[in-house]
Amino acid sequence: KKQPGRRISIIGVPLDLGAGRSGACMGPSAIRCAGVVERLEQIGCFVVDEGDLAVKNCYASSAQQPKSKLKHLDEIVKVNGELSTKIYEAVTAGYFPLVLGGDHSIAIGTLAGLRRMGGEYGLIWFDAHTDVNTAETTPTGNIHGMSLAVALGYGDPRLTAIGGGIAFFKPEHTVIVGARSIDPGERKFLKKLGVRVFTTRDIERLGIAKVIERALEIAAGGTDGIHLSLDLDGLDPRDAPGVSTPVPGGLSFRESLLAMELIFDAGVAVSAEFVEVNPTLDLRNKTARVAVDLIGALFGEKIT
Ligand code: EXY
Ligand code: MN
Ligand code: MN
Ligand code: MN
Repeated sequence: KKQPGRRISIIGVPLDLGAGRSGACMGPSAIRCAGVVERLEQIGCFVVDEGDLAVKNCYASSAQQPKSKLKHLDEIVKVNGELSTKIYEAVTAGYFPLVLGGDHSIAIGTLAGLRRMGGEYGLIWFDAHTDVNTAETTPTGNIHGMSLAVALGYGDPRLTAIGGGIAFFKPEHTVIVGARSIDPGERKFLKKLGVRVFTTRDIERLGIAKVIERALEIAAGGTDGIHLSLDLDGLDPRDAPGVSTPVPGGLSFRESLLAMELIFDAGVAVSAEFVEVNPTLDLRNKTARVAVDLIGALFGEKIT
């Protein structure tokens, strides 16, 4: 396997303006405190920590209350534009970008940067939610619920334009794993586009190994590699309590760990992000430590 000795570029994005509550801005710090760099180095990876992007978080300031329907659109556009450049530079330099969030709206920048590479990539979206709302369907105005739609080419033009807006991800190479909270508008959108969704019920019935096997067929079959967008709220809140939008009935830590191991074994991942860790809601940094365990498994760490 080619991963050990792999060059990884860590990029922190301390943004939480895309979520309905503050706190995920501390996610990158929490994941670093949980030892992500050390863990990757132990596995034999070469790690460059690029630090955090500059974000003007203004959640609590009443002077900065959102004026548009899409909350905090200006700052989110700015940060994601910068992130897309960082991703493009990292991949061009031969690094595997590992993005630490931050709320899930940062996937807009990660995926815009990856799209600029010009290849065709598949997408595994690990999440309790499906994040395919648009201005027309959003029940909240929170942009973290829109990032997958943007990656597929749908949404506010200022968001779809980030990184150049060329060759969006294709529905037929996009797969969602762990969904159990889907808005009515999202359900229609996913059906119309034909995006494959493995809900927690599917996982219960098929088993996580089978689900990941099928997800890899969809995302990696006929593509140049896959991006893993892992929202910690895909896990059950018992295992990952420190998230901004917890939904009961999620994947266990063990199922999630196996999912990462199977993706590693397939050897197809080219970039990844771990998002929505909210330390203000966590228990002794448990969720960040879970993120580090999952990251370890994604890069080849094995129990035996
Ligand atoms: N579907 C809801 C919304 O659009 O507001 C909740 C979205 C939560 C998004 C989280 C990060 O995955
Ligand atoms: Mn999400
Ligand atoms: Mn989510
Ligand atoms: Mn294809």
